[in-house]
Amino acid sequence: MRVCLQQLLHNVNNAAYAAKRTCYTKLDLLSCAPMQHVSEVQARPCEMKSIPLEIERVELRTIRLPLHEPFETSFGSIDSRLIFLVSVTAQGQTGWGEVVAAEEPHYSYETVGTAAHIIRDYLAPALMSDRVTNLTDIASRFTSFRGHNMAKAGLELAYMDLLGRLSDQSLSQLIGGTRSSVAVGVSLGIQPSFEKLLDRVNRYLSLGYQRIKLKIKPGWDIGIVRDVRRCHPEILLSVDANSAYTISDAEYLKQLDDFRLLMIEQPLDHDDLIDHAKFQSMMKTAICLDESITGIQRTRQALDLKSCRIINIKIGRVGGYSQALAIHDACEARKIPVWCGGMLESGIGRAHNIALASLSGFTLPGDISASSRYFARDVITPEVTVSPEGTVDVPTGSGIGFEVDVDYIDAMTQTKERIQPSIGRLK
Ligand code: OSB
Ligand code: MG
Repeated sequence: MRVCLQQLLHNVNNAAYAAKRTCYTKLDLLSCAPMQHVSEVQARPCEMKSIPLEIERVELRTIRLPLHEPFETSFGSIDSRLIFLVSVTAQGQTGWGEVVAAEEPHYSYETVGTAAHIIRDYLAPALMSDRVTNLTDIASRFTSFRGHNMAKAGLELAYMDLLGRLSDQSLSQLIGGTRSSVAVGVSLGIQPSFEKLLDRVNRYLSLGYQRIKLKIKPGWDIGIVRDVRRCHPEILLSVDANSAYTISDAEYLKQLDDFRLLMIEQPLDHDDLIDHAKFQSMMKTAICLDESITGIQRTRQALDLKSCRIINIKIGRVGGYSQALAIHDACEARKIPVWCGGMLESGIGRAHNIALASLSGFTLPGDISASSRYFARDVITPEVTVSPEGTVDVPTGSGIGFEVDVDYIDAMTQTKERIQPSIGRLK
């Protein structure tokens, strides 16, 4: 309780918090004004830019970036991130993407190792087998390879950065983004103690972050959510279980309805839609699906089954921009709020996330934190920063809109592999 009193004093003195107060007291959190900020909605161009390109090479690199502090979820803890960068080169320009797979297959069956294999042996050869015309062309070359969305996305991202650089357009412009800045929140891993958790909650609120997401698992759930809510009665608060529960926990999890959460993210199995629909029908709180949404088809099914009321879009998980845009459009048409998820990306993946979140349907704060929240030094300059209002500016420069710090990447590179077209491939 003493912690809470200190907390209340802290809140009163916190200008960023006070500015948002009026909004957070509204009952209907989803209709809260800051959730729809800076959106001058225009129609998204339905046809992607087309330039015939001969991709001359694909490069795969891994670099290991230490995290400021370990990140713990319901499936384990990591203290560094093995970052998998992909670049594609054509007409003297290079575009950069990131494969968000982890080292171990917990969040997804994909790993850095499987993605390297799939890109090297199947996707890169398909990309370089003939001139590439546009994003749809790439997506359709990849569809015959089942799954491996993160590997596919890595190449789509690199291609889109390249396309932006060659046509002097920002990624946001290329995909029809309508926001000049995006609202952001922070995802807080499981902590060794409640005091540590509350300290992190306070830190990120005072830095302006608009929403706090708490990772939960059995034994670190109702109690800590109740205590954080008690200390912060009015913040936008959500939880993410990363599939740590089953439908037999539904009665227990029902207690979460008492805490005015913005959403409960992925409580049940990673590829389930049916039990989530059952659970959603029992709950007042909105369920948000992350792991279960692997593409546009699963999105339609989830919405038809009423498995969730909110969707987290991660470009990597859904296989790239082509699917992410389709999911965004379908959700917007059905008035389902979406937000941009994160995978502890380096600045390159983060830049793509910022561009995606600039689309009009992204009405909830994304897991897009400042570079400094994760790493001592990022691979892009300037690094990503969060304003005191809890927003990140959408860059306007061509492609990802940040400088790629190739010297730093070179210095950190653990493995590097160049893939070139087989001789005589182009007609
Ligand atoms: O479930 O959203 C998730 C990180 C790695 C894997 C899965 C998830 C996360 C996060 C971190 O929540 C979000 C971030 O990048 O800050
Ligand atoms: Mg999640």
